[in-house]
Amino acid sequence: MKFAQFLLKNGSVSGIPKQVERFAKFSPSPLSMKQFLDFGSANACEKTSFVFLRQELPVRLANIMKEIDFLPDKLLGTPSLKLLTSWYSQSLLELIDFLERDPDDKEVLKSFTQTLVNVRNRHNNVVPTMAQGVVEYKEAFGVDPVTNQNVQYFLDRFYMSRISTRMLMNQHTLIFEGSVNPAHPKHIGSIDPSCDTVEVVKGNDSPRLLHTHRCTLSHVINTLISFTAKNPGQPLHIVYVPSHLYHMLFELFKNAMRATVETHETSPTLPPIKVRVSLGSEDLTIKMSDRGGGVPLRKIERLFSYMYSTAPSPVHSDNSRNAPLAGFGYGLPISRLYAKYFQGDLQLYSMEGYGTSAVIYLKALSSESVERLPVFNKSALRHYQTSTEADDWCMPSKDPRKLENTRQTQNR
Ligand code: W6P
Repeated sequence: MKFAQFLLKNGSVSGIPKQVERFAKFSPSPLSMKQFLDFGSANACEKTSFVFLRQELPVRLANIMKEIDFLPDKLLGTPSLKLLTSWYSQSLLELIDFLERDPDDKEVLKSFTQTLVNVRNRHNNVVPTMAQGVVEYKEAFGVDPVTNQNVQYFLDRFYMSRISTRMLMNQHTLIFEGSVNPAHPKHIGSIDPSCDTVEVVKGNDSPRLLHTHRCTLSHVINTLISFTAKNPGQPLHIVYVPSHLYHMLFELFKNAMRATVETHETSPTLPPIKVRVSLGSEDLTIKMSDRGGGVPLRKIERLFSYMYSTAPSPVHSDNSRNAPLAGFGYGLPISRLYAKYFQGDLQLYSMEGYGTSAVIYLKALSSESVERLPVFNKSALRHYQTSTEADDWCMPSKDPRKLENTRQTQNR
């Protein structure tokens, strides 16, 4: 803390870029589910976790701070982004303070845990604050396809980095605070070594969700079928973070219900939302199908776009805290990041005029569930060096018949 305070008092700006450069030289080290579980096993060692995290957290923060630096000045200059970058600088300094502390000192370990709690709290509102910055940019400069693409690239990496650092901090604080979760004694931090995916699906018919969409339970999951490739009747268990799966399913249910209710407003009955869960040798797949009228293919990509889906000013509304993923249109892109975080995916298949299926793919084997992390390198840098070149696919002509008179030229 002393070092951090010194830097902040004495022109923090001069010290921070140096530390970012120092730690961004390292690539983040992705952990496997097995490694996460080992940190929480009987012979788990707080010292080992501490020594790993005091290096790894600064590395992950510094890598993404390098990318923040490459955002357009017009976005970096917004008050939201200035606030947000100050949180990252402050947290980086607080964490690197521990590199010179003694891992055998119990007080140091205690103070590290407290620092993790402080860092986590400081970053609680990163998502709405970033969304606010994007809204401010949009209101001032509008949206164009190139900016949309660049913001999409950055935010997917930025939020993935945030998911990963919060995962690391949660695991350390939960495992080494000493008490077991009484409701879930077998959980290792936020990981359930035997996560019953069907139970998480069932647990998602939250009354709140149903109420807001004027449905009843029987309307929602009329059919829940689960399959296993090997033994029929075998439970569909994987090593996973139940809260991540809950978030994804919550978001998909919300969308499916909204579509269902809105397209059948005048009808006395609602078509069911069907969920199927299947466990194969590689994938655990969850498919949720609604008959809510579907979405044309042209608009599917937009459902995952941060720029096209941000609604104005979510940051000061007080429901941003306890309503995860709600309030601004980041639910689907962030749900997809949760799926990708452990090498899965989330995809939408829609038939306009009929309905939509949303599919969550997760790894069935814990040995393949490894963190998927952004790294700042030359290849990432290329994405920030603005491309204003023409697309390498022809634009459809507005009026093909007139082409008979004019020589065809390419749009550049
Ligand atoms: C829709 C649009 C959508 C997005 C995500 C999940 C389900 C659905 N259904 O109509």
